[in-house]
Amino acid sequence: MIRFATSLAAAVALAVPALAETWDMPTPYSDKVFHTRNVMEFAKDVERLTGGKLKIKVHSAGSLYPHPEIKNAVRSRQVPIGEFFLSRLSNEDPAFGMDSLPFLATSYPEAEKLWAAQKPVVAELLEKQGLMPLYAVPWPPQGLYTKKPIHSVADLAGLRFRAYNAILEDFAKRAGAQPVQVEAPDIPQAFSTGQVEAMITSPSTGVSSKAWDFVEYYTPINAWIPKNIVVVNKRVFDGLDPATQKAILEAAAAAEKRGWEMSKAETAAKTKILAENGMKVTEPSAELMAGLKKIGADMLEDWKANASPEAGAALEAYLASK
Ligand code: PCA
Repeated sequence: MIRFATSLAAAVALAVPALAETWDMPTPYSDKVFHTRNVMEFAKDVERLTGGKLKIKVHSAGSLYPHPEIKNAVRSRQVPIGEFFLSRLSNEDPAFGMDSLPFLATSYPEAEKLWAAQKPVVAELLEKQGLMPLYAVPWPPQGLYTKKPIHSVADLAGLRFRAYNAILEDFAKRAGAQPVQVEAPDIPQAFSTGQVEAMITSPSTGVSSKAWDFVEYYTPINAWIPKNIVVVNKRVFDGLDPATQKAILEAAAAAEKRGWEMSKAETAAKTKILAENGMKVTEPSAELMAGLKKIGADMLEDWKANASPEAGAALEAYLASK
């Protein structure tokens, strides 16, 4: 009887035309941030290209899952798709952190070359976790936000420093600062309560967190160009009909292209907004840059020592293409 009921249910399910499906998509950053706007465009494209068969509901700013849990939520199929900051995973494998190594890739052409070299390694590592990358988009080059002017690495000593991954934590420590992990939406509160007093991030995040409320100086050291990545659960993707798969891949390719352009446009536009709100935007001194680059060179050596042969080969390929 139970068997009969089950097969009857299956037969009924087959007879009903496929209903529109909605995917919940957790993302870490707030609605105004260009990455989130790009994700929303991607969602619209998927809906359009599937003729409304697949809808994506975006849950921004860590509202569905906190940032540190998004990757595993997709992995365990609690949600089919999600976005996160790729180099958060550098603790799992150094290959994930290549785009956050100080001064390895500091311009968009370099960032593109780095992603071309890094992508196959990242895709293979994610596949082992049942994840498939759909697209990746960089943040603008990372700059230094402080209450006082910074002339050399020595001026960073003792500062409580906001960090967003293990690599930045290491960088801050080597500069003599004290790293504290804080998610982007929590930056204003972390500064206002004195938990942190300096940070390295993009002009985009400086503006979205209204950095002028708590720091006065912005020094564009262009230290690295880290990326967000959007991943889908591989089993969920493989279970879709070919037309839907094609639509998602097409929307993802468009999102990657659009996102890189958005990122490039953000750099100047958001730096201007920092200045318009009273921040002093000052070019870094040669002494500061030399000190920071020395730390970056040491970190690269340590990275190489810990990297897998595949990640090491990706680094070599990037350096050869540069
Ligand atoms: N903004 C994000 C990651 C890098 C960036 O520019 C953040 O600060 O958390």
